[in-house]
Amino acid sequence: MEIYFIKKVEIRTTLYAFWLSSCSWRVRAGLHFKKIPFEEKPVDILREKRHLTEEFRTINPAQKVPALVIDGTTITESMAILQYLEETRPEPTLMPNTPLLRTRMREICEIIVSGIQPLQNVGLQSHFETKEKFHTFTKYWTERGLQTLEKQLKNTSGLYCVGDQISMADLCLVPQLYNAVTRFQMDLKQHPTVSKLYESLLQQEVFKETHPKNINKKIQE
Ligand SMILES: N[C@@H](CCC(=O)N[C@@H](CS)C(=O)NCC(=O)O)C(=O)O
Repeated sequence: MEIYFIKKVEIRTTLYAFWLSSCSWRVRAGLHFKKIPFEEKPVDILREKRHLTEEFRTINPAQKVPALVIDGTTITESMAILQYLEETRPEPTLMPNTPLLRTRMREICEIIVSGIQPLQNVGLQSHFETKEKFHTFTKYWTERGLQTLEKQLKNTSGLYCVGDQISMADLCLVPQLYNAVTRFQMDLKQHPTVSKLYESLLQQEVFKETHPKNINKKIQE
């Protein structure tokens, strides 16, 4: 009798990310929430500008972070990555359980992902005469986004952005607010719902474990 041994090949999951990048934090939190083991490969988008190398262009043609190598393929765009994780690993879910609530979640994601993050992106800065001019521009659009979020979240939030269940909206909200508060010294107090939610979400294990400060410490170790 012939006996065949099938060699188990371990397919690694690798997140190309930058510790301070909000889009990277979205995906890092998604992987953590879904308990998917992964390693993080740092791509310095600030000083060394590793994302602009030819080597990184082969990983992400847009030359931005994040990119995720998973299941033997590479996926870019944080929201596409989160959607893939949700479809391939549905439990625990990052989606509310009715079409309307999922739509509410997507509205919040869009306000952040299309309406705030691209206007905060560090890649824009060199297109402004001074850092101050860039900050004034960014803060204006972030403030507009915060006003929209305040109205929206007043209607949708419970313990989380949509009701009492964590969703992709929370994964988008926390990193963007962290950016607003730390990079642009913005005050969230005029937006009580946003501010309260931000403070309570920061206490959640998923955000503590994936917080940029923790990631930076791990990178330095
Ligand atoms: N839509 C993309 C945006 C990616 C993005 O803008 N990443 C930023 C960091 S949060 C980046 O790599 N910026 C560097 C640059 O644009 O030069 C996504 O959601 O993944």
